[in-house]
Amino acid sequence: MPASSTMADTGNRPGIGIVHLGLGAFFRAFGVPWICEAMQAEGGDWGIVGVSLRSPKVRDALKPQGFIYTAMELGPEGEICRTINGVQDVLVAPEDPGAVISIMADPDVKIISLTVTEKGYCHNPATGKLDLDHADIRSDIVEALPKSAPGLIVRALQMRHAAGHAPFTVLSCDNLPENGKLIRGVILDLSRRIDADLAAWIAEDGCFPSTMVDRIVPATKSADIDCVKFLTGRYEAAPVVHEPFRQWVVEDEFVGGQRPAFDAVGVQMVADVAPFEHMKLRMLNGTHSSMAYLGYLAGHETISQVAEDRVFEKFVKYLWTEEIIPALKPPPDVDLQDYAGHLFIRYANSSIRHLTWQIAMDGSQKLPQRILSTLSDNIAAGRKSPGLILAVAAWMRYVGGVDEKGAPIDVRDPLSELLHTVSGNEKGGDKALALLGVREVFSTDFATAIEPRVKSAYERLLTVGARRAVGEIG
Ligand code: CS2
Repeated sequence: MPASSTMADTGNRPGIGIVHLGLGAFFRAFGVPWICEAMQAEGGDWGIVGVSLRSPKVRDALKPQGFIYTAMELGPEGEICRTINGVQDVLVAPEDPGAVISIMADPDVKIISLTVTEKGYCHNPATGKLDLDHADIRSDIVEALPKSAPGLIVRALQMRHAAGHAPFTVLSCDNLPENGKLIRGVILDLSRRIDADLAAWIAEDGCFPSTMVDRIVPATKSADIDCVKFLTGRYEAAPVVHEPFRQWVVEDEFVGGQRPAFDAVGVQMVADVAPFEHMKLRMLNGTHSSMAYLGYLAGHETISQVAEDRVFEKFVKYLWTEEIIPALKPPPDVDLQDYAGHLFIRYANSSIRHLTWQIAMDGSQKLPQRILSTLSDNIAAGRKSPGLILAVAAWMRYVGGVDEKGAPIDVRDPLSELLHTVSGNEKGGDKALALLGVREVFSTDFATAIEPRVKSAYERLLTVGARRAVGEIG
């Protein structure tokens, strides 16, 4: 955008082709710019309507500026501000779910993309199946106006089916293994409970490509807002900040082959995303969560501070080499040690203030695919994993809600009440044993297999603290 134009100067805009559920900072810093670049390269009507599933905050912040915003890249050589003009409207689902379903059912809309975080799939993290006891799902089965993301998708597909239109492609962009398969399973399960014909049609004609998404996008802080104002001369309530790196790997399976020209702008279109997803979820997100719980307990506020701490540097590199990489099958042409080396450089980028507290959120939903999957492969192969066991114990210590200095921790997790109820009255290592009984996170066999080691790692954390316990590994 030329410097003289205003943020609300929208010019000729493409038609709406994508509705995005869960328009948070991540998709605004990752998917939206990439879709804009694809349109610049090869055109197409891929304008985006964003949907907020809970609060009107993003809509209210972006509306006065015509939904155009700044994405600020924070690299070692300083900041680069880009104006992102891809979102044309933001709807707030709880205010008017009917309006959201209508736009999703519009036959011009070809893709419903999602970043609703792990808990937005309303599934059981340990099994990957739709959670039929979830309050929103119970309501969505009987009410025509849905509350959950799967409910919105199913009801919009129902309208398209009734009108004789093709389904849309559902493009999950959340950090879940085989996210396309997962959302497909959830959608089919829910639709079967609403209308068996609808479910059969979705199973036959629907497309649910899996994707691997990667860019570190910390929550925007007031210092970022000041910096954007200083650099662009404009006050914006909700710019986004991100690291320079990005990677998007997508299975090329869209309804009618209709999608933005992703291949023209560096998105990797592949037949099978699974090896990329496993690599990223286990190597990046697995160490991120380990660093978040252990780092937080050790008093580190950000990931770059954790990476700067020599004890943690050694620990993270040990995790990659000895515990995570041996259980992975590398994607074609990828050297996992090189990948690990680049990850560490990204973690050490101190211009990104990525809070350990932010990453620690929703651990019950994240642990299975980030850490427990590697642990379970290692158990099957007879490999020891003291580092990942310690990370699990650190999550248990963290959700206990009191840090090593005795100060309260603001634990955010959809299961926080349950976690507290099962373990609140237990003492010492028994707390860890009680938490291993939470079936939403740990299956029975798996819990039995790791029980004694998690208990002693937990006790070690109580006795010597996180930093020393980390230093003892490797
Ligand atoms: C992080 C991710 O908050 C978290 O749990 O691990 O958001 C991470 O920054 C992204 O997946 C990087 O692509």
